[in-house]
Amino acid sequence: MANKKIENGLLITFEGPEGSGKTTQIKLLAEQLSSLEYEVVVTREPGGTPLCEKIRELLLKFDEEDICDEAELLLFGASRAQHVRRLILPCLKRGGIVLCDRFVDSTTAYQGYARKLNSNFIQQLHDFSLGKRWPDLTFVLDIDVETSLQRTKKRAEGKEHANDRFEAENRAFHTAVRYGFLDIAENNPGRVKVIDASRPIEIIAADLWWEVYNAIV
Ligand code: Z5A
Repeated sequence: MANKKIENGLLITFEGPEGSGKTTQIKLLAEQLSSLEYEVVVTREPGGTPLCEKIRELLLKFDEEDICDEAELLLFGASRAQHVRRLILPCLKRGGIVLCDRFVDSTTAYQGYARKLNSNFIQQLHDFSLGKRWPDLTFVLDIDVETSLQRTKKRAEGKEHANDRFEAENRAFHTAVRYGFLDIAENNPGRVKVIDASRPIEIIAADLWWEVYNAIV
């Protein structure tokens, strides 16, 4: 039963290279918060509502024509506008906690730092799609590109998850993404915490719990 409420809710986002352990850590944190009787909504981007899941399919798997970078950026923005208004804000208004697997900083890192689209426009798109509600806390789970690729390769063996449009990008792209996230953290020290995600799962979970606990007490 979700009895405890947080005034204005809490939006926590998880960012970082693929395979950095976002999904794994969100699951552990959600269990811990739920056991303390908070309402917890676990969601992801792109995705999270029926419309956003359709957009996700397009963004990750569409192969009938080449998606230009500008259209890709706008699709992420469209998905986020819907996700924020239909799923995230309602939970926050109820005093709940939203744990979101990727969010606005992924757009800055992937479409900005790696695809090199105009950073001023991306910032305006963030303001438009988010309204006024930025994340309260963001974790960048940081791992090097080699470890990231090894983990996703291992996980993909024999599974349909393999080779979406982003996983198929080259090392230079993934390196730009990683340093993009680190730069975002440096520029937003109050909101964004960098977590060394090369360590064992339980050690990372303990670090995250310490940060979240301080945010809710
Ligand atoms: N994208 C974008 O371009 N712009 C945007 O605005 C947004 C997204 C929002 C969505 O991919 C793609 O969309 C993403 C960027 C782009 N593509 N890329 N690259 P996705 O949602 O399908 O996948 P992902 O976000 O990249 O996450 P992931 O690959 O599913 O990884 P993860 O969630 O961070 O990791 P995990 O699933 O928890 O763990 C991966 C494996 O590593 C698994 O086998 C675990 O058991 C293992 N693992 C986890 N932690 C550890 C530790 N600590 N040690 C050892 N092994 C571990």
